Amino acid sequence: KVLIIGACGQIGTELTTALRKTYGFSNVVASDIRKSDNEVFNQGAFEVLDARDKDAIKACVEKYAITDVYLMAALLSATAEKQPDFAWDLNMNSLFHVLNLAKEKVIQKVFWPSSIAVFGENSPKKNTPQHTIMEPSTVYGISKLAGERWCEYYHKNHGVDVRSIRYPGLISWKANPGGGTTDYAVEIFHEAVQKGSYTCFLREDTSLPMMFMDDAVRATIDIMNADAESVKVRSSYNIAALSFTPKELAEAIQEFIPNFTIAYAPDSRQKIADSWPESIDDTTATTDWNWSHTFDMKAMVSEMITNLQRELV
Ligand code: VAH
Repeated sequence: KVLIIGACGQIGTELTTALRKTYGFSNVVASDIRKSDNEVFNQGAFEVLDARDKDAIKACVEKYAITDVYLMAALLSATAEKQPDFAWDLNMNSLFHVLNLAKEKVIQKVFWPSSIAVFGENSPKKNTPQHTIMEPSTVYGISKLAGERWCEYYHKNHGVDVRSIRYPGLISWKANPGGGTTDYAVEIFHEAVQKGSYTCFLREDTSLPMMFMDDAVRATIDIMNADAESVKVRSSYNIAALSFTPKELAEAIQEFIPNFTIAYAPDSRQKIADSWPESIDDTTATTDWNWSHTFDMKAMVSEMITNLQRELV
């Protein structure tokens, strides 16, 4: 039985649907601090659950006989800079609660999301390796690096079966991102379809690692289904799909919406983006659990525009 904590977020919403397809509706419980109005959450068990409340998590696990927990609740990079104390409390204490429940054998398996935000200014910018310098300069990146260290510690010292992926920026249309720096790559599609123009909060030449949500959700389920001994990295795995700049994304959109125009007004998120890699080396994930991406730039842009044109207009 599976519990998703933070199920109403950008990843959680699609992960809920995918896990229900994989394991059956009655075996997947969605939870979040409040229920979103997304239809997904009327189709199966939903619990209002604060990820910072260990007793509440334990009660939910016992109520539904949960074996696997996907802990998707967190404050993302831009929001975390504005609320550092809350971000540290939510991002870290929720992880400790779930790791301790696994240590106490109350749950059997944990998925925890990390991010390319664990890399910093002096990490190699191109094809950033699985193991390299990691000096994140954002509250979010610091919390994700610390979380990775604790995941590996609980695996090595307490035998906890926790698995983790360093997500790049994720692009999706079913649920909006919340407070990230890569969110421009989602907002741009909504504006392109609805208004035909977009003002981007990053410079036109800011290259960042990105991925279409379907690939990220498949990677999440694949790593959780991999044999334990093949998951050799117990901090978190690099995965990659594509990298592009806002200029390149705008040009790809113009292939579908010729009159689309873009303007640039970099804000405080530019500093966050400048501290992150441009591209990621994910050969370790491919070697260990056969990871590979499927959506390239054209397929991703086509999916986003055709679905948003149906949903929004
Ligand atoms: C963010 N979407 O922008 C998240 C992610 C790599 C980016 O961590 O904060």
